Formats: sequence, C-alpha cells, structure tokens
Amino acid sequence: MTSSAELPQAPAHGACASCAVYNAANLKKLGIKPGNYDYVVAVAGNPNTGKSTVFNALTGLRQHVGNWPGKTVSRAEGGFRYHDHGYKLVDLPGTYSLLSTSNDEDIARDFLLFGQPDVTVVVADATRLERNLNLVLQVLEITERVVVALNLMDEAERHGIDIDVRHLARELGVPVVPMAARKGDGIPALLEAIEQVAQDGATAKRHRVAQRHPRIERAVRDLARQLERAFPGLPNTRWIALRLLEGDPGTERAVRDGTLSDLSRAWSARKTAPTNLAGTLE
Ligand SMILES: Nc1nc2c(ncn2[C@@H]2O[C@H](COP(=O)(O)OP(=O)(O)OP(=O)(O)O)[C@@H](O)[C@H]2O)c(=O)[nH]1
Ligand SMILES: [Mg+2]
Repeated sequence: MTSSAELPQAPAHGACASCAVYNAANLKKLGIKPGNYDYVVAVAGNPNTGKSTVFNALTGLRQHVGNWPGKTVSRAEGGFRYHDHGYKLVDLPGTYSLLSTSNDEDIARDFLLFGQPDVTVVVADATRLERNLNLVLQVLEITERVVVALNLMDEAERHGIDIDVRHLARELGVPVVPMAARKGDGIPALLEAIEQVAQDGATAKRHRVAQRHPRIERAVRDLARQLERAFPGLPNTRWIALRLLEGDPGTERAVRDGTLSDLSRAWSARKTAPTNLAGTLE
C-alpha cells in the first residue's frame, strides 16, 4: 500500500507531498475549540467506514467509535490547523445514499447542498468499494470539491483485494487516498489532499455519471434558472432541478411552500456559527 494520495494532478506542495513526517508535523489538532476557520470540511460516507476514526485522528477528539445505530446523528464538530490554515471538520451521519428518506440522509444531504463545505471527504470502505462508490458518485453530483478516503485498506489487503487507486482517482477526477485510519496510515496524505482541494477548489474534472439526453439537459437548465429566480442565492439549483424532474415529493414540497430558502439560509449560517438546525429537506 502506498502512503501518498493518488492525485489526478500535481499536488500543491511538490517537494514534500510524499513526505509523511513533514506533513504530520504541520498538523495541529484543535479539538472542539471554537474560532474562525478558513475552511469547512465535511466527513461523509457509508455507515461504519471509519468516518469518526478519521475525524478523531485529525481533530484529536475522542468520539466513541462503537457500533450502535444513530450515534453520529448528533453532529460532531472539531478543528485542526494545517500549515497556515484553520479547518473546521464536521462528521456527518453515515449514509448509503443521499436520495432516500431517513433523518441521517436528510442531514448529510442538506449539509452538502446548503452548507456548501469547502471540501467533502468521503470515507469509503475498500473492502466494499462498489457499494461505497454509489455514495461517492452522488456526492460528486453535488460538489466536485471531494477527496475520497479509501479506508480499511488493511482489511482489503487481508482479503487479497487489490485496488488500482491511481486509475480510480483518474476516473473520478478527484484525489483518492488509500488509508488504514485506525493505525494512522494515510493521514498525512489525506491532509495534503484536503489542503489541495481547499485551496485550489474545483480544478479537477469530475466524473459525470452519464451523458444526459439533450432534452433532459435543457429541462434541467430551464428549471434551474427558474429556481434561481424564485430563490435568489440558492446554491446547487441544478441538483434540485433534477430531483423535481424525478418527482421527489420532499423537494416539491420545499419549493411549493418556500421552505427551500429558509433551509438554504439555515444551513449556510452553520458554516460560521453553529445553531440549532432549522429543519431538513424531507
Ligand atoms: N481494520 C480497520 N478498522 C478500522 C479502520 N478505521 C476504522 N476502523 C474500525 O471500524 C469501526 C467503525 O469505525 P468508525 O470510525 O466508528 O466508523 P463510522 O464511519 O464513524 O461509523 P458510523 O458513525 O456508525 O457510521 C471501528 O471499530 C473502528 O475501529 C481501519 O482503517 N482499519
Ligand atoms: Mg461515526
């Protein structure tokens, strides 16, 4: 297993990108210290993939990493400094999908849609890559500012699973970092990839699930434009337009009764000042 991220392009800190000791020495774990952070980083992923383990490794916090259901529904936040920047980390509830109806999925999806994190780390289980990629692709529909933390590589190796990480990164168009987070393997490379995406933004050419038919593409564009007119400043209108075209009842309701703009305000406010959630897009 390699300890450096497979990046679709050259990393920002060329000379030290593969120097684990140097990178780790630049990490300062801040725990739950409130403060002004430069970047917000969401940690998403299927249940039980090691999200909290990654979160704890970066923030120095000791969230319980057990197995009872719903334990990360209460939102966990922490921070770290890396090089000269402060990062606020938000541990999202584990979800298999962003499209269905559980409270956990609503929270994760609405945070990505409206909280607009600067970076989303999707923690994926290397032993169940196919199933985990479903969520990665859904997240990429919302944002291209993604790092895939390919965790449980120790387990994958034990099972003789060999993953072409470089190829995967190229296909997805985002950095993919092989990790065994419980042992701390891959954390320096993850930091480097987070920094790159936070600072460079969406330079990567992200994967598109499929070419849409021109008529559907036109309908999405028209609907997105109408949404922008009806809800000025609303982010991710294309994604919302797609849900409307699919006939998603929760999205239809939020558009019809106008709660879409409340949601957008409530969640983006959380980027700087955590408050109680004002609801979710059901
Ligand atoms: N072998 C191995 N186990 C790991 C690794 N990372 C995490 N684990 C273990 O996997 C289990 C789940 O880890 P968590 O960090 O709680 O996973 P999670 O994604 O936060 O889980 P939920 O919040 O329930 O969705 C724990 O027992 C961890 O110790 C790893 O890289 N290798
Ligand atoms: Mg967790």
